[in-house]
Amino acid sequence: MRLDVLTIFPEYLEPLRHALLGKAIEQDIIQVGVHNLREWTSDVHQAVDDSPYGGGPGMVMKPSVWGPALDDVAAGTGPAASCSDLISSVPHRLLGTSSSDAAAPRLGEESPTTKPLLIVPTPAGVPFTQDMAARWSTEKHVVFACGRYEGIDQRVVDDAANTYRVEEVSIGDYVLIGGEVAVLVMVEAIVRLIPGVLGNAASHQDDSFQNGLLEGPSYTKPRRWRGLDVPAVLLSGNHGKVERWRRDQSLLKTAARRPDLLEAAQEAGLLTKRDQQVLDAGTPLEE
Ligand code: 6GU
Repeated sequence: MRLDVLTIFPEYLEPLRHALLGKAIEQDIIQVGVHNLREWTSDVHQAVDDSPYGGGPGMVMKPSVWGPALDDVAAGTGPAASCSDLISSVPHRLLGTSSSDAAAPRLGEESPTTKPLLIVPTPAGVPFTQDMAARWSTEKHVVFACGRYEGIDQRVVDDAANTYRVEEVSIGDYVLIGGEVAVLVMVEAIVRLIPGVLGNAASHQDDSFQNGLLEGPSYTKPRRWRGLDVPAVLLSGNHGKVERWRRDQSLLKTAARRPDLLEAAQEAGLLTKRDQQVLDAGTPLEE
């Protein structure tokens, strides 16, 4: 998968180099380009915004800068062609040994039938969900356009639909200064779902949201810590009982914290009779 980010704060995307994401870059599972939007300005002040038509506070980002920038990132031309892709800071132990080099196109070499995906982070977007992360984790080329929160001239988004499949997306009901942190959030959610990025492919089977419920608590050694014991069932060696206990914890936590998710799970027919008994009792059923 190839990811490109357009931003006026390229250094804000530094965290992409680290930990799991850096490793995915190193292993050539993802290629990441971070582009400074100001490279597409033509005036001496490198202005990217201007006052809004109709008046009001704040500034709006200029279509004359964003239009060519998005064209170039889609086509791999202009300043987008010479961007230095983010390289992980850790030693390139595995560089050049990947067998998955064919998976991602080079910039500007998309299949003519599939437009790249353009994500525009905005508090006015549709809510980002685990489902979207899962769908986008199979994309070949995803481009993120970071605007300031007053936004980008709407015609940029409208016109980009000629070149991209465009989605305006919010990461929650609060307002950030710009889209950069939202991009970090979405990239992490997407990339961890790509096969080979997490050590154990099964480790996201039980994720919160993957099955419509919140994940229950986890424990490790020691068995007793500061007077607190690991629940006995987890030491029982009875796999069936452990699974039932985990399911109960998951159900009860979801009921307490996210009744909206629980209702959706009920409506989708994801709960068994036994699940419903646990919820009605408000406590795990004793065997
Ligand atoms: Cl995606 N962008 C900005 N600027 N603010 C947000 C957001 C995105 N999601 C919630 N607040």
